[in-house]
Amino acid sequence: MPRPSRLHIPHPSARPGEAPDFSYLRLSAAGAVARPDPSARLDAMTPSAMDLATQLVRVLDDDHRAVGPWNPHLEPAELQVGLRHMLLTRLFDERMQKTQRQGRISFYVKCTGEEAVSVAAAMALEPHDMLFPGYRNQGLQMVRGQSLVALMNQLLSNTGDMCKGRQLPVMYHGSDARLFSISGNLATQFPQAVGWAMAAAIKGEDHIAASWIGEGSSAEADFHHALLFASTYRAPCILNVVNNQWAISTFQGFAAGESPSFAARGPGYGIPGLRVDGNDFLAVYAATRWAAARARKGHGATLIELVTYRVAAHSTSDDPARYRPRDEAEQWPLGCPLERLRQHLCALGEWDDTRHAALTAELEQQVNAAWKTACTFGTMTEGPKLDPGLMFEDVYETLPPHLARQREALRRELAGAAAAVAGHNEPAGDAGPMDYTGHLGHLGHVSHMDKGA
Ligand SMILES: Cc1ncc(C[n+]2csc(CCOP(=O)(O)OP(=O)(O)O)c2C)c(N)n1
Ligand SMILES: [Mg+2]
Repeated sequence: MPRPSRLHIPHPSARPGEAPDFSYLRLSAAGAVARPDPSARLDAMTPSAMDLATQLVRVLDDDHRAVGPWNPHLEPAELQVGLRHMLLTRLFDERMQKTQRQGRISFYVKCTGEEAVSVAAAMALEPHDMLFPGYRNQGLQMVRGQSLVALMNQLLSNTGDMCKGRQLPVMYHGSDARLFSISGNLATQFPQAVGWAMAAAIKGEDHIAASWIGEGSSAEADFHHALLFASTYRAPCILNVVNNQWAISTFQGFAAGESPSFAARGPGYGIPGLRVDGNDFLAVYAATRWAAARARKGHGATLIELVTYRVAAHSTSDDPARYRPRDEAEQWPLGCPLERLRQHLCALGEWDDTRHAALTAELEQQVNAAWKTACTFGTMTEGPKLDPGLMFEDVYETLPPHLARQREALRRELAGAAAAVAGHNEPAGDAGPMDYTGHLGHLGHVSHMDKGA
């Protein structure tokens, strides 16, 4: 008898209390995947576009040597810069996580284990290329030279906050660094990057765009719109899907469906897909260079899947012990990106434990000093405070009447609050010139007094 149709519900390979199981991952040996000419047409690639999208590009082997056709042959000095950026990213993350636990910032997102994904890619691109990051790409911020103080000010929503208190912590931007603003609405950066790349092509520029989303975010329609536009117009861009196996508590199989890889979505749209070891600094660098060369030569977009693992919780609001085995990270077969690059440098005779300890101490000191400076711009408990009147700025050139009325109401409220705190009984309307600075912190106290009075 034919079996009735049934809904297929994917299940992760292991849940809490079970043994971690990564047997579902298709791994290739380092050096095993051929490297097609970046100018090759999709249907004339060797290996075939589908093989490229389902094998795994790797350069660093188990003995920490760089092998095979994707070896980018970087100088030791460049590798050391990469290690420095990755270590700074990790130390910054650890410090900000602790800071959140101390109640000094409200929210944070770590990228532990995914440092190479951002650092190697940013180093492989040109400074004028435009980057459209997600919230777990702090390595892009580091390589592009965003100041730690600026990042911390954003996390603190203080008077130095680049977002003027209007964004969730971690949603940085950097126009000088050519880093597009991060959005909490998943995958929006993909069509934005493609649109930017199309504009660059229309203007005849040599600049390309690159963007990063998580594998879970590839379930968003924006992912598919972006791929179609990128394919049709051969937009000069690199679209990266960071497959860290988890989308909060949802395992990657939900967004992958029955597809053998996320990179394999590319050929379906007429775009090459590269499946890359995201914990291999050299492989990420080489894949990004390949895709950038292709884009700059007018051959259009590349989809890169970076196979990695989210070692930390999704965010400071998450507890992964509730949905995956506690020791899953330790069983991850592709290791730690920092450790692998460090071991590679040691094998080359270009690094050692003493230098590593000195670099760690130097970067820790840099992070500590930046935190001290950031706190002088205000913390969650101590001033100076952001001016709440800023909420009326930067949208309209001329404030519409209804918002002008609201601004006036805020002005009265704050002036009244300030007067009440100072023990004055002046009518709120006579508060003089508008000055919101420093008043926000008193508001809660005043409303409490109002109730009691
Ligand atoms: C459009 C949209 N849908 C849902 C969410 C809620 N949300 C925030 S992060 C997240 C998981 C994203 O996972 P993934 O894309 O794999 O990225 P990762 O966090 O693993 O880096 C979800 C569902 C959101 N922010 N925006
Ligand atoms: Mg994910």
